Amino acid sequence: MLNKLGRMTRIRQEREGAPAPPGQFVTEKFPVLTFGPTPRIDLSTWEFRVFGLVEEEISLDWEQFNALPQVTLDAEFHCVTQWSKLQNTWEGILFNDLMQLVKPKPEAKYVMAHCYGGYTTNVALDVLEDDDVLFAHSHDGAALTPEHGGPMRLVVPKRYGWKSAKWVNGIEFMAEDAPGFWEVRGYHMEGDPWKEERFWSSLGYY
Ligand SMILES: Nc1nc2c(c(=O)[nH]1)N[C@H]1C(S)=C(S)[C@@H](COP(=O)(O)O)O[C@H]1N2
Ligand SMILES: [Mo]
Repeated sequence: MLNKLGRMTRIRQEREGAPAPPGQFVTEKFPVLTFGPTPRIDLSTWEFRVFGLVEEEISLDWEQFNALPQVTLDAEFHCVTQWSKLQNTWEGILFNDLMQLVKPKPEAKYVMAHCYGGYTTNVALDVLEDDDVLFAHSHDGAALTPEHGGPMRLVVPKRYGWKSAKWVNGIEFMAEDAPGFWEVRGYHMEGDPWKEERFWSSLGYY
């Protein structure tokens, strides 16, 4: 049975013809969802590392990273706490363009994203190789604020928001899947919003 908010959301979705994943409410706002303090990062010392199961580990500074092709793309954003913001214009560097510089070893199948502040999250490599995954420095025409992950965040539109690591500073290639910060605490290893892959308990995923 739908509660009042659910009914209002459904009416709006029907009117705008924009369905959200199951159990999500559409919002026009862009809430901030962060565990812990917001790191302040100086672009002159910003560093991005590619390490783990790669032929050669690399490290890029802000200029080197942003010399990669710049793209603009629209994507949905779905937080597991049930809000979805359907319209977002991101600007930055496609994961696949960064991959032009990276030679993962054949056994590399998973990636751990690392962040300033210590947050981590795991994503399968083939999910990151989708054409809508990017490292974003701008949102809706403005530089990302520190609260939203500036100067650079990962954006994985087809996964719940906790996979879109803010203040990202590296990716680690792995052979086996391993849980990141929230996954250790019961969040789903995959986190596909369209399959409602939210949490797990001793009873299994739900
Ligand atoms: N480094 C870091 N990245 C993070 C988080 C965090 O706490 N730390 N929160 C995640 C969660 S749960 C969500 S829903 C999104 C929220 O992004 P926003 O604050 O820009 O809305 O960031 C994700 N990335
Ligand atoms: Mo979230």
